[in-house]
Amino acid sequence: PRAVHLTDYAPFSHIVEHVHLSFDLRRSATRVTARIGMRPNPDATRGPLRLDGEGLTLLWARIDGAEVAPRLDATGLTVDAPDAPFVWECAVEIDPSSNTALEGLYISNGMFCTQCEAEGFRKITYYPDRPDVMAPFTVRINSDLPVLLSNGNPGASGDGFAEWEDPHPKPAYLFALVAGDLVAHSDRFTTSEGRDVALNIWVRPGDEDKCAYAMDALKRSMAWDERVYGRAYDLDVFNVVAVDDFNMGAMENKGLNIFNARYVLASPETATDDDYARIESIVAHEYFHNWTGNRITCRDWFQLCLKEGLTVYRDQQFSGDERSHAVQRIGDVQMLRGRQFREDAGPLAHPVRPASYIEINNFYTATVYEKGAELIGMLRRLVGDDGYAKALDLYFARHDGQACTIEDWLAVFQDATGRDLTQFKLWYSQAGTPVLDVDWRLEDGTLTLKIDAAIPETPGQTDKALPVIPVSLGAIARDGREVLATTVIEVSETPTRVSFDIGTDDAVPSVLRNFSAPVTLNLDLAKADRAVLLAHDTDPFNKWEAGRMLAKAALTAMVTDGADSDPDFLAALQPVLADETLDPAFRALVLGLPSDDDMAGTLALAGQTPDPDAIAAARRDLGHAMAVDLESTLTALYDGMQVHGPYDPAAADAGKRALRNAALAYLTKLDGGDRARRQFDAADNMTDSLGALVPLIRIGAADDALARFYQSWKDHRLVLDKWFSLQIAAAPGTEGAAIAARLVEHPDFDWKNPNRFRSVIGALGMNHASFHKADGSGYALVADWLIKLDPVNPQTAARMTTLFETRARYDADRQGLMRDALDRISAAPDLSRDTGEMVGRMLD
Ligand code: HT7
Ligand code: ZN
Repeated sequence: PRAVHLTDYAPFSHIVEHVHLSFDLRRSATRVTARIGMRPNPDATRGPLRLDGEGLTLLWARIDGAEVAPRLDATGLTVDAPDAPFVWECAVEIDPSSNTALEGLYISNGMFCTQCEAEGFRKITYYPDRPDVMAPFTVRINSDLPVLLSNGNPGASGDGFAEWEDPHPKPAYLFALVAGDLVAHSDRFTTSEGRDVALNIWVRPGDEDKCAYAMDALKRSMAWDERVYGRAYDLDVFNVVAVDDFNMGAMENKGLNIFNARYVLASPETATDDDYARIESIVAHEYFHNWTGNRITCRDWFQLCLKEGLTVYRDQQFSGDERSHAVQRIGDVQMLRGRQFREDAGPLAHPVRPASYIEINNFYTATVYEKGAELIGMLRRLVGDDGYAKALDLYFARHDGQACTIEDWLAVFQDATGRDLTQFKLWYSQAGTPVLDVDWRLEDGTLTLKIDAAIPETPGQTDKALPVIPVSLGAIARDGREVLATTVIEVSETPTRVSFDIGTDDAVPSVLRNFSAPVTLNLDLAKADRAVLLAHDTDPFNKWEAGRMLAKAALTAMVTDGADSDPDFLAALQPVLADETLDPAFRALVLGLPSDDDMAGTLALAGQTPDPDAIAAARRDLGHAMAVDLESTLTALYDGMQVHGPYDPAAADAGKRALRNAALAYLTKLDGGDRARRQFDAADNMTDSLGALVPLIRIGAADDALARFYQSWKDHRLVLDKWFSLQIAAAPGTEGAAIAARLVEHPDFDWKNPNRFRSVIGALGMNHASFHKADGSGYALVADWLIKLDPVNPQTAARMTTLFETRARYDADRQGLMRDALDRISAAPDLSRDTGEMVGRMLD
């Protein structure tokens, strides 16, 4: 398949003035009639009309009412069109019932629904399916189903039909249609501009009692975007639909968001605190797209980070405002390091704005999303809060209704603040995580730092220039005083030298506060100095990071030198855990050890070959030592953090539950599971239920609890996903591989449902020691199932091939076994373009 290149961009030959679509919905023979007003684009080269289309049966086509015979091929049609405004009309037939790829119009549990981003609209009708073609749409749906939805405001409706009108010009990827037997949880919101908006969350009958939290999150998101960005909602209705079969998290279709049901439905009995937090952030994310993505969209898919990076940044800001900035930042960085740094260090590394792709679906990545969000945070650090606010105001004023580029985005910052961003722009075009090597000296009360910066080679990019890197830093005296308040320096050349008069030689630098840039920091600090930061740093991120670095050092010594668990680490933890002035949610994070995958990446970065079994053993042993050493503190936390009263998913109670359950996880290593079993029996919410079940699984004592859990929840799809995934992801030793092999035979393993597939095959990938089991059974099972899934759902199969992206880290035997798995996938007959591209990049 041919690659698409950023440099090949050319505007579309025609301007689309208006789109009218009419759907006669039938399961296996839906008829779509389109009437589209077009005129030649004065800014484009003249040529015939080329429309994208895939898997469509063309019934007829007309231009200005006269029948035409377009030239059809596998990816669309070409037809000569007048050199003046004209109306294109066509009718096509499509088969939603056989659409298992979940792109275009498909059926999930009897409900018709669509997914058009990135290039699904071309599976619905012939159209210039590219984001820079924006038009107002009207839609008529003919169907006997009771609820018929599309974008925009409702128009006429009656027996067997409904019409919708979306006045805001939009690209086709934001088109949506839903039809089914649905019930709504409804509310209203009055915007700051006085618009009374009807809010509906549509679900299958029986699920309407699980929508309250998503609705609450939606209303808070609407108010927040008005307050913080001055952005109000712009239609009379905002519909959200929960769908069981969905490839990703959710989709921001204009006025008709479609969600994976797992990110809508929540009740205390069925959803954990983490589920609630994720629902809040995804509802916010999709809502925020209304301005950053929909009103201002992307010129082409290379600019994906324009909407995704900014919208992730905005949802992170929102969650921080609603909950805790410190806890949010630590979680965001853990995610960035766990997914994006891993991606950046392997064969799939690509810039935040890639230069080419074969299948755009493969570029909805942690780099585009999470690193893209980090770039926004750095920009803000460089221009300041006021500069950021001015730039965003200018962005909305200048570009509303347009399809934009990263150049447009950076220009508003330059124009609003006067700052030259030429060097910053390198962040968008260069892959790889920059490494900062920091040397520090403290003499005569002066702290001097020398910072060397470099970006590792990545596929296709060897010679890189240094982008400007904002480094936030401070210093803490060993007696606990802050002797240098947070200061941001700009690393724009290597080496960069800076000095600060801090009035003492008895202090420790605190560098990269709040993780001010997405870089790897090498800063040599003695254990005792890290303990000073863990105890006293005023920057919560670096306080947590100090503990993390101590934990990593302890685990590294255990893995590589067979050392015992580090008593200094344990001693440094205790006062933090017991410090009642600290947020319980923050203390829960301090108590968590780095994951096995994180340790494998850390060891690989240090030039070592990670041994998955040794890492798992070290983590288990250190966890056991923490339990023994901190037993009284942990017991006090477990007893003291009990939450009384009705379940409340808000941050305060969730933080207490997080700390209590973190303590329980350690105590379970000592008491054989007694406390956990008692908690499991008594739990009245899913957080506490799983808080007990997971530690029991980890010590291999969960058979009874798992059986009871299954009996209680076997008819609840989302909870059953948890039952599948946890027993694999949390399985001790390398047992996860055999458990997954057993569970794929389970009658409830409905592998065509992406959530269920991820809860088994994806969960095996989450269990490091099991996936990397030395006999290769983990790799083989994943490969078998990806080969089976690919013809059915290429998008989900392709995403999951990333489990193999860390191949180069491991020993020759494992590398060979992983290569065998990739070779087998690559040799599968009729491999999709999606999976073919991913596997090809990993085998290069
Ligand atoms: N903009 C959406 C990205 C997306 C997607 C969503 C669901 C299914 C397939 C999809 N392909 C791309 C989601 C978002 O970032 O908000
Ligand atoms: Zn998004």
